[in-house]
Amino acid sequence: MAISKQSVYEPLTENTAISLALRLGLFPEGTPLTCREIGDGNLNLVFHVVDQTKNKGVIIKQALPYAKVVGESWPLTLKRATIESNALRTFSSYVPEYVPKVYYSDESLAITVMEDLSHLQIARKGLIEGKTYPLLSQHIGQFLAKTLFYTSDFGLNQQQKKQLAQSFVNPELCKITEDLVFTDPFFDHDTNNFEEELRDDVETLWNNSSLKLETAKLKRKFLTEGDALLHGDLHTGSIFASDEETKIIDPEFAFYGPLGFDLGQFLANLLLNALSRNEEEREPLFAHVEKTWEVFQQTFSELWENQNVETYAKVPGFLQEVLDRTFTDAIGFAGCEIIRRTIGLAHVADLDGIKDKEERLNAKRHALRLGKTLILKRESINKIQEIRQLFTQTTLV
Ligand code: SR1
Ligand code: MG
Repeated sequence: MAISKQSVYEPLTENTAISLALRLGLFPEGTPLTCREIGDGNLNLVFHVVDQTKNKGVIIKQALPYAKVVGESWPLTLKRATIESNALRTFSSYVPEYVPKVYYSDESLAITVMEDLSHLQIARKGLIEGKTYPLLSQHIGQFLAKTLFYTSDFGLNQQQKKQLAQSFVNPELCKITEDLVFTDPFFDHDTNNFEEELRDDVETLWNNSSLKLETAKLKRKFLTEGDALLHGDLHTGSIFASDEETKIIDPEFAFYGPLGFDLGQFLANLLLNALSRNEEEREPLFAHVEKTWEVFQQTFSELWENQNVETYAKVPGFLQEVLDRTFTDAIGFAGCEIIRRTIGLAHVADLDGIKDKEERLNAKRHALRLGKTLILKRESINKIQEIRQLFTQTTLV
């Protein structure tokens, strides 16, 4: 269905979402529909509209003109809904198996109507419950290798890539990441949020000038390198999963950025879950960290060998240089994500949900040490298996 320019924006309610679903012809007139607002993210409304008689539903996601997590005092562009639906469509052209189908989008209403994935579970929730999702890393490794390769200068001709990059210029959402991931947690900024008991650890971090220098280098990469179309917010809350399936949702932060960013955010969120688990339950997370990188590396290399449009592709050493740089950057980005999810504005339930206060504080101290180590040591980490060693070495004694 085409994007209509005629609608006037207003936030939907459960009732108006039903009317909209009928008006759009998503269900035959007279279908008895129910609707629940199920959005539990930081930014948007999400309506689950269901035909109870056929047990068939759709999702209507609507951007609000402000950040829900803070309130109306933080205005936020509605254009992110169009970025999201266009990113889903672009990803779908490369990996339809890993994204929801988009049925309809409307720029003026800031809505995307998409496939109902309620047979799956948000991966963060499942991981917190102790699920392991055996195929998660294989699927995410493939999703990343394919979408990053095919939208880069290695998979697209130079003109097409620049045009695509232009359509994903996303300054407002990038600013959120520049501030909340790369800046505020490393300074005494009022968006930060941490337990008073962590103040000494946090102040030590704020006073670490080597850490600030290395984080500044990572932030610069995020600001300036436009390698490929990124999801831009690939944490485990942006992934629906089951033991068999994986679907990536919520790419409203999509933009052209550095190859290692999505990988880093995903690895960080696996490690954040590992930080919330007892030692003997961490193995599936370490295995996912390793497999994500291995699958990414292998899939990206195969695409490079067989489908590269860049004249220099066959020059010995070029692929290895790109992989090495992506690996090192991903580790640094992972460190930033771990730190910001621990002391910044937007936390994760993996850590905040640890009921015992001492255990929770220790897990958060461990997170800060791990994040700091990943940023500072990234250039000397050569193998993905070293991450589990660093995880153990940064455990509090
Ligand atoms: C104000 S938005 C806070 C966070 O939620 C989103 O999911 C992004 O991760 C962002 O940094
Ligand atoms: Mg999101």
